[in-house]
Amino acid sequence: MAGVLAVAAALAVGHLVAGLVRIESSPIFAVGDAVIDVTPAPMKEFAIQQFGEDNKKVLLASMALMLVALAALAGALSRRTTTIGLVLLGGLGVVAVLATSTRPTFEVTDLLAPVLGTAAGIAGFLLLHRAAQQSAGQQSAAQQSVGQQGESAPGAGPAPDAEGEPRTKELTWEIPGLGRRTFLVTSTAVAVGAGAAALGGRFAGQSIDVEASRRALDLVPDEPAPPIPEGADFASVGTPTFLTDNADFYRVDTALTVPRLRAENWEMRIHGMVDEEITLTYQDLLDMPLVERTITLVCVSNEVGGPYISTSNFIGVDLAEVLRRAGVDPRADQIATRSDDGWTCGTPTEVVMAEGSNAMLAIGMNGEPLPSEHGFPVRMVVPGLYGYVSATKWLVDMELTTFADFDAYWVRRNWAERGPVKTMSRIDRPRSFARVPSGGFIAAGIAWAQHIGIDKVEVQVDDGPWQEAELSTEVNVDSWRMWRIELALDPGTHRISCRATDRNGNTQTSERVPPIPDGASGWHSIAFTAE
Ligand SMILES: Nc1nc2c(c(=O)[nH]1)N[C@H]1C(S)=C(S)[C@@H](COP(=O)(O)O)O[C@H]1N2
Ligand SMILES: [Mo]
Repeated sequence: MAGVLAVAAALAVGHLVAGLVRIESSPIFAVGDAVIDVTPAPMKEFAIQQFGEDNKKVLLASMALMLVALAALAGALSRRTTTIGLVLLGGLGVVAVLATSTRPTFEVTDLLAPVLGTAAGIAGFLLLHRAAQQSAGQQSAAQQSVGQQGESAPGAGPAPDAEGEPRTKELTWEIPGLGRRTFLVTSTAVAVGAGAAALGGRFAGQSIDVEASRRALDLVPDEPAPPIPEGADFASVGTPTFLTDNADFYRVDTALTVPRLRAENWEMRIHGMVDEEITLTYQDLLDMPLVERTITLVCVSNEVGGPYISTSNFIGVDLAEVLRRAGVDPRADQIATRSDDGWTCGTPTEVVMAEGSNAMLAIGMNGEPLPSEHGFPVRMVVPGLYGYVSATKWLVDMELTTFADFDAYWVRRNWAERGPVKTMSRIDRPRSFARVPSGGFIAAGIAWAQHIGIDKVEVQVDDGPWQEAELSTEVNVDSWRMWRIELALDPGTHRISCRATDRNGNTQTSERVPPIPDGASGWHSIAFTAE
């Protein structure tokens, strides 16, 4: 218990100090972020696939479990001396300091949280250990007084040695009957203190009021997106709605704590291989023509049939227009961007600068300022590229460079340097192992080939011929398209597959590859029963 409470105290005080300095320096987040960074890509993929958007909660919970186990063990091994407990606390302190100091956003003041947290943990441990010793002393004294009646006074500990000094120093502190209570009181005090510190840290960490900054904004595009036409989705037969509600928009990022930036303080420098370095503020963006574009974003980690795809009306400014102001050196083939939490991204300059690329610095989604989780105040969106090479959230820096000179976060972890979206399709109805009426039912799903457009979706039942499905009304080539087909099948189990063909005439390949390094491919199929 002493071990567990001491570690809790260390984390809580670390969290409180971080709340006052910078919440990202909280040992639990700094270590968690470092764990995310050093986790091998296949394991990260596994976590994303297995736990979906809960992967961060799972990481924090497993870290907490491991810490409790370690702390309890160290506490148990510290019955006689404090050495093992102190070694554990010191070791955790070193880990926290290392994790904090190797974060890409490290500032020296970030060390306050792990250092003061460790000090609090050590102090708490010594306090608790002393109280525990007293309680144990009381017990052993009680046992002794039963075994050796008359030889020593009850509660006075082991018999004095020749010099008349007690053998165990701790026992001299002991007041009969008080040891156990002392431990309970001390441990309660440490637990309550830790709880208060943790809450205080949480409260202080939220003191940057992002919500107030968001609420103060009213984004009205100068050039609104055309209304979504009737028939753009087949939601009535099971496809997603054409626009994804902000709350339902998929989320993928490496940030354990969502970076908290206020629009009023936002600044971004555009530098590197440019004619003239410029710094943009949020107001500069508001002063430019605000455009609204309907764009589908998809994650490279999306498995065949996976959920990491959503569509929004993004509001923002044209990125190519912004870059023309700075003047891009034609040799700069990569736009390196960095988010407030140090995550980096590399986007091919030619994709962004191409005529009609529709690449944006986005500040709004579906009529609202960006939600915090989706990059408030400013993010990038480039139709046709996977998010990891284009969609930097909490954007704070943009440098024109070359692919030869700079590898972004995921590229360093063996993902492809360039990530054009692969033409893909997914079956949403029927669901796996569903039962459908054999007399007739509608199969439906989505298809996407951002910035190219979908030309055709075909469906195959069992080993039958490919049949062309009906497509929804096209909104634009940057967003998904829905398909549906009416089928009547004999009773029994069946399998359907789908494949899309894009406007370039490329048909989705049947070759199954995993998401790493440049996106999954293969046909989605579903097994179901007609009855
Ligand atoms: N700062 C930051 N931006 C990021 C990421 C990240 O980890 N950190 N992940 C990228 C990836 S892999 C994807 S798929 C998209 C997802 O954007 P969303 O969470 O708004 O859907 O954000 C991109 N932008
Ligand atoms: Mo992604």
